[in-house]
Amino acid sequence: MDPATSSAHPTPIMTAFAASPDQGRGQARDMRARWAFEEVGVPYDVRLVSFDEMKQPAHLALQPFGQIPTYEDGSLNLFESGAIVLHIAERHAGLLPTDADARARAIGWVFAALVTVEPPILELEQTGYSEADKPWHAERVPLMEDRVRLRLRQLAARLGDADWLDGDFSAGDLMMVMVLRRIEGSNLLAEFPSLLAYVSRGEARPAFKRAYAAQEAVFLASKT
Ligand code: GTB
Repeated sequence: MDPATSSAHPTPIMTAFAASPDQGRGQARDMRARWAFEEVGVPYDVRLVSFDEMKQPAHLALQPFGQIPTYEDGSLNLFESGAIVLHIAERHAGLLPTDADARARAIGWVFAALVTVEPPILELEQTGYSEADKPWHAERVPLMEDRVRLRLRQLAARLGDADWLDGDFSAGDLMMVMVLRRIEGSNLLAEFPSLLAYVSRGEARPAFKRAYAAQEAVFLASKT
């Protein structure tokens, strides 16, 4: 029996927002885990949590920072979307190459997405929320946009005219597409047509569409 299904609960459980502030647009990080589950064809359950519940001891025992997503499977509890996606990818075929070197490179792209490309994107986003009233805000924004632009330029140069970052679609592409989606619709991403097309290729994958529909359904249900 697959160890992933041998626990008392037959399928892994992840947590997601009961009422997602992203309005069902697949921006909250449960989307990363959902997409990974769909790519490898593993069924999963979702436990919806409110903002209040996320700060309670039961959830903090799973996620010390009071955030979603979390992952529970038998005796294993995991947090951090990157760790969850990598765990799913390690456990099931479909998101990591079997060749050891190619596998290591794909894992490297997961880290590149999370550690090199995402931080300036988040910083730029954050300034709009929390620093817009500061006198230096207008000066800071173009500096931060340039930091994002640098990473996008470098990423586009590496991608070239390939479909995916290193051979077949991998967990690295999943994570990179999810990170770039944070600036989807922005002028910044529009400056890089090859990255726009890369994101569109990711979003066109049937597994992405299933994951998107599942998280959108939660949002739509919360409105009824
Ligand atoms: N590093 C962690 C991971 O990757 O798992 C970060 C997890 C995280 O930021 N979770 C957010 C959360 O739980 C939800 S995804 N926030 C609640 C809190 O910290 O109290 C971030 C997110 C939220 C909303 C939108 N949106 O509205 O578009 C997009 C992304």
